[in-house]
Amino acid sequence: SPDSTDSLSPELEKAGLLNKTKIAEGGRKLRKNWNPSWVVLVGNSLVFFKDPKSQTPSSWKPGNSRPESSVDLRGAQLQWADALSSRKNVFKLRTITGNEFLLQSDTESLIKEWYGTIQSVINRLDRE
Ligand code: I3P
Repeated sequence: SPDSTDSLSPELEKAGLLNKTKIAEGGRKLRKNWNPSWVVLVGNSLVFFKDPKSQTPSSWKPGNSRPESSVDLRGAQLQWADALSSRKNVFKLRTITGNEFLLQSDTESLIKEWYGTIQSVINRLDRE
């Protein structure tokens, strides 16, 4: 249908609300600051948007709002990171440039889906 998420962009793989904190920048450790973030996996990038509030996967449209930041997934690494937080269902994403993020959801199935989808993009880029 014209309203489906898939038709907005062929590269839009996934979008949703996760808790996020950046923990390193270029290998330098940062102080944690957890915030909800609207996360969009599009093409080779993970894109973060602020203030997701009323957004839902079906209503989000690219171009609605300006990204807060974006991460190139080429050469990135994912690992489960429950030891790095008092929160549960946490994984760490490390970019090739040494930026590190923790992403978390209280919903285990949801964070597992994200992990799997991001890992498959990383694997695809590794094969290119
Ligand atoms: C941090 C804050 C974070 C916590 C972090 C604390 O304190 O409570 O939520 O991480 O733990 O240091 P502050 O607000 O004073 O910076 P988690 O929620 O992921 O546990 P950490 O230092 O053990 O990473």
